Amino acid sequence: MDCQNAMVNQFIKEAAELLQPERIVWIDGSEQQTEELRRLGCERGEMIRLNQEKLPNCYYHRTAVNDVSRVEDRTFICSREKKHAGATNNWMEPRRAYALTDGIMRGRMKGRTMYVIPFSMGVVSSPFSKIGIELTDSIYVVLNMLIMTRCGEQVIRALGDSNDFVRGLHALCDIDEQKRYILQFPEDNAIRSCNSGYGGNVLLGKKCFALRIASYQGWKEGWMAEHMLILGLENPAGDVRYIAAAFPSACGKTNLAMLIPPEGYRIKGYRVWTVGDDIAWIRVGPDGRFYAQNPEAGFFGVAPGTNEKSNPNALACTNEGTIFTNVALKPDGTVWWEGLDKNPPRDALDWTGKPWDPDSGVKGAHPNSRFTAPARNCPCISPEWENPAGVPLEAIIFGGRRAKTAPLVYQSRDWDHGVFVGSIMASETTAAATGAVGVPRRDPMSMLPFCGYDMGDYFQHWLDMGKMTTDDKLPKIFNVNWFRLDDKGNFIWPGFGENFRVLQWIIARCLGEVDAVETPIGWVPYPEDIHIEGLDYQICPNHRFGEEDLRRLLTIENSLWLDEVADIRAFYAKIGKTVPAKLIKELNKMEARLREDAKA
Ligand code: GTP
Ligand code: SPV
Ligand code: MN
Repeated sequence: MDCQNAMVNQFIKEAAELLQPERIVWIDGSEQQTEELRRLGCERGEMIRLNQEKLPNCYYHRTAVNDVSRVEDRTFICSREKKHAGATNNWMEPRRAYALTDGIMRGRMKGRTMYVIPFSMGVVSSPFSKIGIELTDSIYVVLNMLIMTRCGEQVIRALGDSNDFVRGLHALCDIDEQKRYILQFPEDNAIRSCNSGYGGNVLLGKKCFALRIASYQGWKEGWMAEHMLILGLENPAGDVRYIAAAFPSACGKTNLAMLIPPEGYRIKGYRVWTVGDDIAWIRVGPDGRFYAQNPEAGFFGVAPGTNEKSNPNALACTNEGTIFTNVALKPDGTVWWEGLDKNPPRDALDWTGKPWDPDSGVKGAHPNSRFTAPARNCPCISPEWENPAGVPLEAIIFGGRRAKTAPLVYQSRDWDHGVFVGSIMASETTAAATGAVGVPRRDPMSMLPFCGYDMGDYFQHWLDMGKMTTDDKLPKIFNVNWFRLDDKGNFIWPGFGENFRVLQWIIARCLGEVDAVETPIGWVPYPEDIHIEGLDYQICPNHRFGEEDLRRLLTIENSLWLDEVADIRAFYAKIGKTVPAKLIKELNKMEARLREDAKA
């Protein structure tokens, strides 16, 4: 490939001097080269070719057993000043970060190939898209990037002689956990990643660029990069309204983005279109409305729990051209994971490659096993998903996994209060990152692991975005919780497709069609406005979901919320002086309302 961009060539030259690869190969995006890389990946044992009749162009990959999720404790924001990374990020001084990883990476591509991946986040040539160059010695990374982003020659052409590209450098090294570093340099437009071969740590276009670096760019340039799905909800008249939703990792974005409405709605003509399932770049359009764009081209989705019933659209995405990571492998060259069906195979290999006994109590697929599937495979992909202008947002939804406390849904009073609602989000941790699972933690806007600068400044940026247009044009802000548990640990709300009933209320609120109840935390639906006709769900064998349960899901428990206030105060204190005074005022107001209510 012929690249005339001197800055790109200089970046590659310096990386090659450091890593000393035997050869450098440009990824051109051609089917021929992709096919050759798949073949080579299989020959090297990096990939396994799956049953081409049942799963055409699908491949299988296992990561090292110590390398199965994002590593938040080894992820650093390397801004020149510590205060710019803020209290919720790990920080490393950039010179030290470069020197440290120079030391780790020096000579580590000897005898190996360094691949040069020019990629675009967003459709190539859109003024809102951003370009990156990832250098890597992993064929798995190349094949994933080819699905997750727009790669190849056209990107180099679109870049021209501009210096506006993210420099991403990834080296597998020894997959040594002690030397694993995921480093973002927001002021340099640069990323370094070493000693990992897993998803979010190494597909540098995703969390490292499209969230950590891009959130910083958005702050400087007046737009937002968010950990959000984007969906379109179509009514029987053919009107489509767009919603973006921020849930923490493994908390239901892919599932909501690909939702199939309950039958009663489906036959009337309601449907949901997927625009994106993980990342949204949001800008104010010429008409003053907020427009969201999906910068990715594929889905890196959680496999366990995905099945014909929970998410048939996601399953359909994986029929072709998909890479499966850390799932169980069947002898016929197909794959399996927990929750795919009720028939665990008896003759499969587990995600570590060992013969698997489904009765052993060991899982066949890793809980954070994933599929990498092209977005174009999605049966419900929105006709607007590649619109370079994005789609206009009616609502923004926040949500997390909360066994208690958070009601099924509530609405903020206004934009500023909505920013407050996002800032106090909390969720129980999942297998998407290393560390304990099921521990509640505050995860504002689901960006705790992904914000490239100080969290207080990020809150202020949200408030400032609200001033970029008139109030009537701002998306309305909501909070949802699909994960309330009963005393026995069962999900009270059926979730999945039934979440459509809540989306309906949200849209009705945006269009001013329903009233709501004012509570200390915000507006909550009248129970009769969440339509549950036709809902048939067993919370447990002798308890079928009914109106009483809905009422329970919509109750605000004062004492729990007062505990919450104390925890939020501590969290704000940890972030420190940059927390906007407006948000502290919102917290004080909420506390006063809760105390008032407790007295009444
Ligand atoms: P990342 O890709 O990690 O950012 O995650 P995500 O937010 O896209 O999560 P995803 O949709 O893949 O869901 C992860 C897990 O949540 C899966 O195990 C799902 O089965 C489960 N899940 C999703 N939606 C619901 C729901 O409405 N109710 C319940 N109970 N579980 C859900
Ligand atoms: C997440 O953890 O939020 C993911 C998967 O979407 S990863 O790409 O690994 O970040
Ligand atoms: Mn994610």
